[in-house]
Amino acid sequence: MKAALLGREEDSGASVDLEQSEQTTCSRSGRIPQAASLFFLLGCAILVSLAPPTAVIYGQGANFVGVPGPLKVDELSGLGKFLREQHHRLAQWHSGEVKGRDIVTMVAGNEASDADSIISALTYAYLKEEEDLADGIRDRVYVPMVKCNRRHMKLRQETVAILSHAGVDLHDMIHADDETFVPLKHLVEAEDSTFRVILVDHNEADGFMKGLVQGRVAEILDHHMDQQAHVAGKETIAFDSKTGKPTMMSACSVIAERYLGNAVGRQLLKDDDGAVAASLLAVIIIDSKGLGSHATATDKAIAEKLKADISNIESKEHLQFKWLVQKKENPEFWKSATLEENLLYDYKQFGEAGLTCGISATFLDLEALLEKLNDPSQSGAVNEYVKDPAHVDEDAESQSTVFMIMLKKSPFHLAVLSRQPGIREFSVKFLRTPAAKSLNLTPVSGCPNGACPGPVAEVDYYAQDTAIATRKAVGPVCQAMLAAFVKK
Ligand SMILES: [Mn+2]
Repeated sequence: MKAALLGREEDSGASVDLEQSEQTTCSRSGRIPQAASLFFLLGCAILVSLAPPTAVIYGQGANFVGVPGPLKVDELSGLGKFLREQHHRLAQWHSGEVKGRDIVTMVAGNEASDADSIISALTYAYLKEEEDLADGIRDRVYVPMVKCNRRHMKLRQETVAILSHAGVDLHDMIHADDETFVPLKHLVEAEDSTFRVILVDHNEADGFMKGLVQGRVAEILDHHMDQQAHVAGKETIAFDSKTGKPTMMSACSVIAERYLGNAVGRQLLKDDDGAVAASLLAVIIIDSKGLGSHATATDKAIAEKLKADISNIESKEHLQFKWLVQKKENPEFWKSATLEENLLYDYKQFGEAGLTCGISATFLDLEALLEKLNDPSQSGAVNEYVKDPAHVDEDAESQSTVFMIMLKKSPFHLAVLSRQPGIREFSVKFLRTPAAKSLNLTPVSGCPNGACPGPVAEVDYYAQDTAIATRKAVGPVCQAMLAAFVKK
């Protein structure tokens, strides 16, 4: 058997010779094999130097607008160095520069790629790699990956801020749409028998892994309802099926519990002035809404232990709930984003009575939305979300019968679109009936004089006078509206 060469068609699916892969493991000090070829050592030398990122490795610079860095190696924490190393490895495998490969365990969060998915995947891969090293296991690498596209990372400003504070270079993140990720995708698709995946913040493989990793799920660390989709080697699902509630509000609480469970993890939490502890704590603070009444007893107990590893915690603004929320919701940032970015960032679709309701939530005010809808270079973005029975687009998975844009910058507004005959007229009446009372809507004239062309003219706008704007309230009203429309 020979070591599989990543990215090469003829070798995909071939099993990996353990001895060979041991010899070709490229990594931190102490892990460079003695028997490696000169060619391979050259590869390792490049890797170990952890040179700052170059355009060649990372692709087009345009993808990195809105993300700080790149960082020099002495600016990276242990966590940051681990990630850079994995990124370099992938680049080398992809380029064919290294002829063998390690056995891969991918650590993946869910498709929504929110802070707890991204930071759980990264920190858990780091813990697994360091635990293996401590145990003298050297033939498996743990690759943390992010399912959102690289160019959309900047939309997650709170995640970007947390990782930047933790000495991680965001350019080093490994995204599913990276060219260098193709060989890894190959391992998933070719049903490579040595490949393993660890699912964090979800328990049923989604996205490009959906239906393809059965029997290869090594671990699950999650806090959502158990979908019973996989039999994993090791499973922690912090969800109480009796109460229907998670027992930890953040996947990062689940990961932190693992870190606290052994000496390797406890040391890593302390390193670099508590960089890992602070990353996990920041996400737990976000997901528990500031560790108040929303947090579970377990979240609170774990947070207290993490705090002990972080010095001068009171002076760290990025560990304040308010600061983190401001990063995430920053209206100036969202105003500067494109309409496409506003709509895709937080989108969900609900079915009802054979029809669909799509809702995008974004931190814009009505004025900023109208400006974007009036801009012909941006307004086309709504077409991705509105189903037009006269022009069916089979590829547009996110198109819905009714599309609503929730404007979560106070004063809240709701924009409603539909191209299904009769629905728009029906919605104008329905959204003012007691069935929609919970949203407290008042119609506003979005298009004075009725003279606006394009999407602006086909949208109805409502002021929403409620204390909070949440899809948990808007979704059911939209579903009730579709049910009533079908019945009438
Ligand atoms: Mn989560």
